[in-house]
Amino acid sequence: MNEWQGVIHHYREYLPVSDATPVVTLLEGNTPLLRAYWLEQQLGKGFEVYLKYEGTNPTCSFKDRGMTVAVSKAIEEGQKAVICASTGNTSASAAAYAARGGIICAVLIPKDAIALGKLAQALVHGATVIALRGNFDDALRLVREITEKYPIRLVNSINPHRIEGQKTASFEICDRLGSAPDFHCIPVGNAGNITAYWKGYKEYLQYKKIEYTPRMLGFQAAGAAPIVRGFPIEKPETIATAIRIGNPASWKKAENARDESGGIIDIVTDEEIMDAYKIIVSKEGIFCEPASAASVAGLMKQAQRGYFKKALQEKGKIKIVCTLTGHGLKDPDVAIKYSPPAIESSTNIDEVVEKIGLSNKL
Ligand code: AN7
Repeated sequence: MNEWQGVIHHYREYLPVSDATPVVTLLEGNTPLLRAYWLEQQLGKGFEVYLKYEGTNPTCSFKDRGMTVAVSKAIEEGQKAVICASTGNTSASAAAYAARGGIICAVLIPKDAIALGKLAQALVHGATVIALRGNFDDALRLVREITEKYPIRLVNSINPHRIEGQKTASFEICDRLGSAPDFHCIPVGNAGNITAYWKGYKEYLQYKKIEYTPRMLGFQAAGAAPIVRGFPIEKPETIATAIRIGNPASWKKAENARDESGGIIDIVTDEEIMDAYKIIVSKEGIFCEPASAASVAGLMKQAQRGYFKKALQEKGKIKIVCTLTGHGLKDPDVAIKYSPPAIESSTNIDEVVEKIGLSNKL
């Protein structure tokens, strides 16, 4: 059968699974890699830009790639329950895969600080949702402590099975392009995903599926940029709630991905994130969430600074992939707030026509 059967099935030989692993899947992965024509025009000659749109995963974020492996392995190892701290997407994914696998799920989220769609997802899938009077870093600290003391499996990205699953995104990109990109731009929050992508690229190199690896370019929100600033941020702040994280679990691994790949981890402001968001949704026609736009904001910022100049001179043409980590519908509040409002009208045709703006053309 040629039908897509999820990342464990497709990349089984690269993953820590065996015939004994009960595969819990919602057919995640196989996400679109879209050319960003409008962005290419803005950036100028030589830029070939692709958007890896992870919003088409079953729970609408990249977390599903890791969660299929983490939940399958938890069940294989006899676990009856999983738990995570989350800025929203991990909890949505854990809740869905736990439901699918028939096990219990508990999630700790910062109260009033996660996007509405993500909260709805955790609730509908039947997770026990704890709204913590604290931030993500408090939640993660608690979850670590709880899993040391109680028989419940941690499914944050410090669980290595999460990283294993998420590295398949790199495989898909290389399989599609026929090579690695030259640069890979990615938002950084808890830093699991940059760790996973880099692991994926390195393994594909090792297996001779690609001939070189990309430079990894990670981007943190300015108000939540511990790696760039060099110390934990006690009260992280950003409109991109998904990456409002002050003390990332995979801090060292992210630095390692940056240094081994010859890349950078840099800052983008909320304003730059929202400028990129508007371009992605209104010019490329792809609906991503604010945190996802950090990758494109970073690309535009670095291009403006001349970061790619040398590579362009050397190669003539450079391939850049930006990961769009989650779907825009996750965060309808931001979407509506940053768009022109709907225009109310009576049912009178002249009024409707006028308000559409057609009347002055007639
Ligand atoms: C849309 O759900 O940390 O650097 O708890 O939801 O691997 O953390 C989400 C992170 C980027 C950052 N984009 O990835 C959580 C959580 C979106 C995200 C990130 C997240 P990592």
